[in-house]
Amino acid sequence: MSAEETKRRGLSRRSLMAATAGGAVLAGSGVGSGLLNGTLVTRANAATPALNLEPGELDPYYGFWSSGQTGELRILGFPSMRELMRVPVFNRCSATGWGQTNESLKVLTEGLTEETRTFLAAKGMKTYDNGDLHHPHMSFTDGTYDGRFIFANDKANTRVARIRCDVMKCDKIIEIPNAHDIHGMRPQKYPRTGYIFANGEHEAPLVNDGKVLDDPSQYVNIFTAIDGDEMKVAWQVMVSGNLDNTDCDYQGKYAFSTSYNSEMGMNLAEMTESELDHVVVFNLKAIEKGVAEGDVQMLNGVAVIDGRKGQNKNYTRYIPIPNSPHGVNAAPDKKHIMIAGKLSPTVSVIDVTKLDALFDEDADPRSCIVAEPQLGLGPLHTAFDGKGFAFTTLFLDSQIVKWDIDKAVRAYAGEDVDPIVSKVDVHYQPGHNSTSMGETAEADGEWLISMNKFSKDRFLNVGPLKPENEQIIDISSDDMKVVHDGPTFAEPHDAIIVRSDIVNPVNVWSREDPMFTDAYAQAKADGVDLDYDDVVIVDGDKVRVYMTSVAPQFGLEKFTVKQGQEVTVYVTNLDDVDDVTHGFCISNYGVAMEVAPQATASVTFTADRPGVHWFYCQWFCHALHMEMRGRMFVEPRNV
Ligand code: RUQ
Ligand code: CUA
Repeated sequence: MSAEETKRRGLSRRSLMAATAGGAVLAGSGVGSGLLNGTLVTRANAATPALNLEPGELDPYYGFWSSGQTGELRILGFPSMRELMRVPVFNRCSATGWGQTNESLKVLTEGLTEETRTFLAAKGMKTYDNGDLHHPHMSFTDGTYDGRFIFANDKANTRVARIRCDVMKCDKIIEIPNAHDIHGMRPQKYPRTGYIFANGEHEAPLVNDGKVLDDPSQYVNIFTAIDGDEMKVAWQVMVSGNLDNTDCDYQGKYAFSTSYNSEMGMNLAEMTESELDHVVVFNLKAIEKGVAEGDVQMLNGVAVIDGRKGQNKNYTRYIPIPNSPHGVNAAPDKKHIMIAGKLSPTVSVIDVTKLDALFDEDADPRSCIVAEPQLGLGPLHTAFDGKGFAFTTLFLDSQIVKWDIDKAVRAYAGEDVDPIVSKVDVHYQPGHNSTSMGETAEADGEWLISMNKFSKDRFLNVGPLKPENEQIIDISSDDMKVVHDGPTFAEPHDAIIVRSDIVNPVNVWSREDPMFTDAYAQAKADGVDLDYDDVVIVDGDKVRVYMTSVAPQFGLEKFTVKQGQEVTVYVTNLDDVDDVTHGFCISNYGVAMEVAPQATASVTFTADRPGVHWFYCQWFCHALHMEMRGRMFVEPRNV
């Protein structure tokens, strides 16, 4: 193996030894193998990294995990499945103060629509405190991950978020106007991200002001392209049918969305009535042209193109697909798009080279389908190994099926070949699956994670609410092998597995980081040096407390405010050593936040409880961490 290939594969030193030492010594030494529940598991391909790591060893991949209704992003080491970090996004986080600090509230509020702000304000809320984060995906350049951002959807409150991979914090959240409940979401793969494509799942009356309920002809659904650099909606397309999942090609020409309710039905019987639903193909260049030429209506400040069925413009095409299709996955061969049938046992394969004819010549919409293998019951999502094989989850069969893309195409053309290579049981009911680098052109065929919805009897019982079960499958040989069970809390839908060399976070914040812009501006207006001063500024009914921290001391041992004053505390952590994070918590005031090395964090509250209140560092930082505390004195109002 060349040095370059070694680097590309991200091999650890340990597995590199295995590769050079040859297979013979592996079994005895445990090199190239992992000890699982006391059973020695040896990879079929000994050159690939082991599943279990020795203490101190690093994983060859980052896993970015959704958490569904928990609303956060999780970072795992893969394949060890060690949880490395939780990044709060749509949720309120007690540890970091996300949802309470001024810095996080800015991210959580600035992208909300006026209507939502008003609605929340009436409930005394600034932002939502729940979310349903299904699909985390990294930004791309030239068909592969570029390590800049992770984007994620919020199905619960119709938002899309961006997480910066340099500091692993969310820096932008926008609410998508006109749409309802963002589900499928994918970044553009080529030439770069670019657009984030986002599906509104639930159709609603176009003007949703309480006048229309039971007239489906007035219901529409909205596909959104977001500018991922600006985090602003670029344009939207009105479509027929609802929208489920989405993906795009490797050419930068088309995006695809599945629709499980082409009927526009409002109840289960209506929604599952027809045998054929569809996938919508969006012609990106034609849509951009239409927007530029003004063939739009402006709705809530967004240019909306009419791409509904029967409009016969070159914006969209509707390809009939059996039945209630769910997952859409672009293969790393840059040619095939897999549409999972869900209620149909088939996966429909689109050949992207046949799409131009659909738009230019008005060809039969099904003419772009080049395979439709019968794989098993309940196909939901497909992943790839970069070697011509696809792996589809079968929700109802509780299996993963490995199949040969080329053979599926030949079988569809009439040849007598069976595309199915093998099947493996998973426990139980898999939704998404994901392979290492599998949604990029650099799919490496090492591992597959099956994200199973049910885990009964696989783990110690924890009561009626069970964890999910995520299983790692070794796909380095034809014979797929489940090598790891991993319980996870509610409820990862989707995950991506990214080679570790692509992700390069910093260890300490830069004092110039845009996250602190507002704090700097306020300090400057108050004549305060944020990086140096410890001072209390009284400004009428408002008090601003500026405080530095260096382990194990806050810059102020006490400060005094008056009952009823609005107090903002800015804490700047002057420690610049890796891992010396402080916290700031005022007991019995419901105030707590994280202050990482070289960061400023601020929180605003009303001092409505008189008396002495200790504030303390809530992040264990030093031998004298317990002593890192001080007093806030609140003078009663009538003194
Ligand atoms: S999509 S499995 Cu959001 Cu399938 Cu969850
Ligand atoms: Cu500072 Cu604990």
